[in-house]
Amino acid sequence: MAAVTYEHIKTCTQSGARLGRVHTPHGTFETPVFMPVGTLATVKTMSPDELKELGSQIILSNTYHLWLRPGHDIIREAGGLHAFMNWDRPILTDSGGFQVFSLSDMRKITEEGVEFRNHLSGEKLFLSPEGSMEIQNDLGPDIMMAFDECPPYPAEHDYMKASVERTSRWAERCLKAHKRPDEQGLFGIVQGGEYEDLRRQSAEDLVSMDFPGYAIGGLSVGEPKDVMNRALEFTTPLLPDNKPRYLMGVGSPDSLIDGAIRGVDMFDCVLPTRIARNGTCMTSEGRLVVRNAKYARDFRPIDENCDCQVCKNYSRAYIRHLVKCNETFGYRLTSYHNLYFLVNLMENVRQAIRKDRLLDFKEAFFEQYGFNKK
Ligand code: PRF
Ligand code: ZN
Repeated sequence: MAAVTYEHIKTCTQSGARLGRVHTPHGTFETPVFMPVGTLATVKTMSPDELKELGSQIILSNTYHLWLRPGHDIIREAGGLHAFMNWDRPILTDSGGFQVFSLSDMRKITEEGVEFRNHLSGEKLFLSPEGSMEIQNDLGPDIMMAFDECPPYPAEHDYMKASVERTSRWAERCLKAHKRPDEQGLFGIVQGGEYEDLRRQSAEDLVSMDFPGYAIGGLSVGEPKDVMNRALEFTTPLLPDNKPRYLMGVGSPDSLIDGAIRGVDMFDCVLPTRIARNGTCMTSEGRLVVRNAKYARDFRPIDENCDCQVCKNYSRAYIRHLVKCNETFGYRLTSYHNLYFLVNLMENVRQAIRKDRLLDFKEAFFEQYGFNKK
C-alpha cells in the first residue's frame, strides 16, 4: 500500500473543482487544502495546539533550512520532525531546490546538483537529488518533494527545455534514492513555466514515473495572474485524476479559489504569516493594515465576519497597540487570524464544491474582497 493516496469525493459540476481526501501515515486531510508554512519546524509564533484549534490539517516545512539548522541528524535522533516539533498531523517538506534558488546568491547548477553558498555563513554547500532524499528520509514527513529546478520568470524556451529535461532526470534519481516509499510519499514536480509544450513534456515524463502525487512548480514567480491561470488550465488535465495535485507557493485568497477551479488540491504559502508580522490582516473585505492610525480607537474585531478566537476576543485598537509596540502577542494574534482566514476559506471552498456552486462562491467572494473593483 502506498504511503499517500487520494480518494476522490466529487467534482463540482459548475467549476470542475475537485473535492477529495488525502490519506497519509499521520492521518487524512480534506482537499482543496491550504498548508501553513513552518519553515524552521515552527509555524512562526503559533503552537501546534493553536494550529489545530484554527483548523490546520497539514503543515509544510523545509529541507534546506532544517538541513542547515539544526541538522537532519538531530531531527532523526529526536524521532523525526513530528516528534521534534510535537505535531502529530501530516507534514510535507519541500525539497530544498527552490530555497537554494531563492535564498542563495551564488549558485551553480550542474547535472550532479546545485552548488551554492549557505545564506547564513557563506560556506560552500552542495545539494543533489540524493542528498535531498536522504535529508527528507531523516526528517520523516508524510510527503516529500522531488529535487527540482524552478527557473525564474521569464525564461527562454531553450533554457526552460533543458531545465525541464534535467528536472526529469533528477526526478528519476529521487525515486531511486528514496529509501522509505512505504512510509513517505514522494511527489514529482512539473515545471515548464508558461510553455504548454514543456509542461506537457514535463508532466508526461513524471507521470510515467508513477509518483503518488504531483506538484505544479515554477508558477507564482513573478508572472501575471492570467499567465498562471492559463498554465494551470493546460497543466492539471495532464495529471492523473487519482493522485493529489499541489500548486507550490501560492496563497493569496483569489489564487486559492482560481487554483481550485482549475483542479488543484493543495496549496502552501508564507503570505498569511509573513504579512501578519508586519501588521497586515486578510479579511472578507480585503487587506486591513491594522497598524494604521485610523484603527487607534476602533474597538471592532479585525474582521466582523470572522469566527476566529482572535476576532471573538480582541479589537483592532488593541492589536494595533501591540503591533506598534512590537509586542510578540500582537504578531501571534494577526498570524492566528490570517491562518484561520485561509483555512476557513478552503473549508468554504469545499462546501461550495459539495453544492456544485464554486463559481457562485467565487463571484460573491471576489465582490466582497474588492477584486471586482480593480
Ligand atoms: N519548486 C519547489 N518548491 C517551490 C516551487 C518550485 O517550483 C515554488 C514555485 N512557486 C514554490 N516552492 N521545489
Ligand atoms: Zn479572525
